[in-house]
Amino acid sequence: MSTAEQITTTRGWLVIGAPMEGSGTRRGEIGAPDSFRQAGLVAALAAVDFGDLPVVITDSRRDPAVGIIGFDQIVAGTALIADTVSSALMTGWRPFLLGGCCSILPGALVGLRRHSGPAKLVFVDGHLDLFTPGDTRTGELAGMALSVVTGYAAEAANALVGSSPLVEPGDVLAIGDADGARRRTAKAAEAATAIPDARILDAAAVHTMGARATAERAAALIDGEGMPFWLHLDVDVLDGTVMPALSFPASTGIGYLEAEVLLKTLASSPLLAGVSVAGFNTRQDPRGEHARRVTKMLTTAFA
Ligand SMILES: [Mn+2]
Repeated sequence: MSTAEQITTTRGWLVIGAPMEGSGTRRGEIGAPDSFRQAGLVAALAAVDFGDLPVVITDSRRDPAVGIIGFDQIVAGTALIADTVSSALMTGWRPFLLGGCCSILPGALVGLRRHSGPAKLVFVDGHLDLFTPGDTRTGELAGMALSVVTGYAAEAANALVGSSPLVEPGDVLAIGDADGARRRTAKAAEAATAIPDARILDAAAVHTMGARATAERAAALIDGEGMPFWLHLDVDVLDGTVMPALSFPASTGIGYLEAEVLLKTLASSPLLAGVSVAGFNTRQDPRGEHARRVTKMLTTAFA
């Protein structure tokens, strides 16, 4: 059975909670899996709920050698996410990983690679998460997620998962970045040093082309290349004024309807191997209204 056939003959979504939050302060992202469950996500996706993995980071110290907060716990949690994702895929499930922050991504890609071999990444995020241990102010793996998985921060990647890259830079498609100004202020790398320019459809491009044309362009790139792909969604691709339950809001100008068009088009591909959702901060959503609206968006796209 080919990989593509395995992915199309899935048993359905397996929701896996991964409340990993890389500041080690147990910020609001660790409550996100339960918020989405309470908003009805599992039933809406007709999913089976695997429950939460024990991946909460409690160590807020920055590792002096690697430069990442809570590093030993991050390594252990990444291995657990990887094992769970690969086991899910091997038994015919399509993983729907609920973070947590973007630190869940390396484990997801290790798991996908173990099952499917080389794969692509569609990275939908209001930022590019392209900091490195050398230029990150926070020390949080989330801000370095794309650097680590593409091998731009190869040393950190090797320390974390023992190999690099997890995805070739030319196999990434990044959608929604609105963070160029912050990178320049922080003197971090420009995007194109890590990923080919053509693989970045930033927030401005989404506005210029419109959500539907962006989605069609993204889908054509992904489908034409015939490899399974992982879809990572940081909900901060939604503009922070529209959806404020975020630790690092971005001014993307992207609203729910645009995001739904984008995600639904990507989700219709038979090459979609799994999804991770990150960045939802429940502390800024005391009444659950944003969790319900994000759940509606996820349902529209993925049910
Ligand atoms: Mn992110």
